[in-house]
Amino acid sequence: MALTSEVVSTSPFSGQKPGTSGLRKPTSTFITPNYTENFVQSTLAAIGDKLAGADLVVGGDGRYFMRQAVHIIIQIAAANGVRKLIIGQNGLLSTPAVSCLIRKRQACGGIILTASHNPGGPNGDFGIKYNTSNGGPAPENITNKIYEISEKITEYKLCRGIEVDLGLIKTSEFKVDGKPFIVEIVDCVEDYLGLMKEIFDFGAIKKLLDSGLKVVINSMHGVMGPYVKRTFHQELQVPLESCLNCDPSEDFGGHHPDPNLTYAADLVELMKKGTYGFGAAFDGDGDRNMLLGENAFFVNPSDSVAVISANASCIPYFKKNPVQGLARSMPTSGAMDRVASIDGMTLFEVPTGWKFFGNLMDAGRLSICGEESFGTGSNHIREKDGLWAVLAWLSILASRGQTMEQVLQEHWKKYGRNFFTRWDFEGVPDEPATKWMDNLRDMVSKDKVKELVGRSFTKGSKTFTIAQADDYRYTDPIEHRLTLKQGIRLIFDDGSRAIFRLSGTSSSGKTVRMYIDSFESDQSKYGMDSQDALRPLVEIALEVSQFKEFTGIEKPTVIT
Ligand code: G16
Repeated sequence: MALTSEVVSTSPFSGQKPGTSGLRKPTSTFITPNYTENFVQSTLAAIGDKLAGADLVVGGDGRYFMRQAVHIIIQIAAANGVRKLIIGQNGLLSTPAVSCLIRKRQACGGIILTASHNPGGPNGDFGIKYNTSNGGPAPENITNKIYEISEKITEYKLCRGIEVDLGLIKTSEFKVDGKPFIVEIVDCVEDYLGLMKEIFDFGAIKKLLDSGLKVVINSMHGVMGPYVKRTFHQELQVPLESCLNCDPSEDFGGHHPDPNLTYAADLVELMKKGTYGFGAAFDGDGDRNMLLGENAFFVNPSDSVAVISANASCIPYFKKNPVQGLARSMPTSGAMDRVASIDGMTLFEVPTGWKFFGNLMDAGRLSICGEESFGTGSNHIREKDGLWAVLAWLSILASRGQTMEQVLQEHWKKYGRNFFTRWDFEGVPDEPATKWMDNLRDMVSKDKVKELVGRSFTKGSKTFTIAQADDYRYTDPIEHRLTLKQGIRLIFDDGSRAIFRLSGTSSSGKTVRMYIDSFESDQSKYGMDSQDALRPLVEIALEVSQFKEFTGIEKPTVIT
């Protein structure tokens, strides 16, 4: 079909600045006429010369407005000289599946339509994220370029005549302005599942499940439904009734698709009944995971990635691709550091944001990485991968013949235990949150930091002295790019840390995050509840940061 594109006049919207992971705003903002068009055009313009004749992967988590956004991308991409779009059926693709497809098809990049774990629907959030040709989230030099273009945009190009049925797996060819334009609708699971089968021994996992381990997987009405049904029900013969909430819904069934102890509390309650020995939940776009053992034994994400690192030999992929290095985000607990130091591996610490792992992986220096924010992954793709984490754990259980709790107990015995907690204060009004952060920055500034360092706090029988305080900065070891202002750190004389950040993924108001990490080598304390173990440090962190004084808020919304 021969079609012509047109140029539409527009004017810039302020604030189209991608955060920790893409642009996330209320859905009502994205629906504003020209808002999505402007951002998509700015993203394509930022790709520059590489765009002409390029292939792009497009998909999202099924939330409200996703289908319309896919149609907008089709029309704008066609008019901007893109050669081909590879789109998941019905517009659905998990974030890890987009990364997998970009790499497999050697695409120029991909556009992911998701606000991840943020609620969806007309009153929820929407998001758009650009991933580059390595399959990973665009680094800051590219997201800054997108932002700069969006601030000056005066027009976008569009080809209105293109009609594509997203529901049909089929390839359609068009001629736009005399050039070929192809839209390929693909099965959203197939390529990704193929990759999982190359990485893991599905036979060994099936044997474990056949031997009596009962698993329950909660897709939280996000994109993971089809992936869970195909992987667990069809391949591993897990009963369908153990695959929960597998129907992707535009508002995630009215829930918050965030797999943590608060928003996936129903899974926690179910696991407490003792019927299941393994439970997992994913977020809206399938890159985050929460793991629970028998009787709702919670595996902290910082521990999870440390255990996977220490047991990489249980996963066939790492036999073929030996582990080159480990990495964690700065606020993630030091559990992985113990594995790196005892097992003789290199460890990298990077700022929060999966994009910081990509360079290290591309340079062949990093194999396994993770974040406290329920993100776990490896160099098989360039995104965190919830289903990969679940299969990694099942491989470990199959190989070790132990329960999750037993694996953790043995791990702590060998490496020691890092107690970790994150307190989230969601919906803090902009002004007090910003003032609070500015004050913290001032407290750790060159002139003032002397007043902090050396201050001691006694809580019960323990005394903690601040040994270092700063605003975390990072120099990428590959490209030597400097990233500033990544979180205020108080580091105590025993190595314990208290960290404060403003989230880069909230769409309105501010989400304040406080992280506490403390190493314990006394085996008699390994069984303690982390909130009990960390209470003194939590109190000190709240006191030093003066959070309540600045915001008037006493209680967190989510505790992990
Ligand atoms: C994104 C990033 C993660 C980050 C998380 C939380 O995850 O990819 O690297 O840890 O946000 O970031 P923040 O603390 O700034 O809210 P997702 O799953 O939301 O895409």
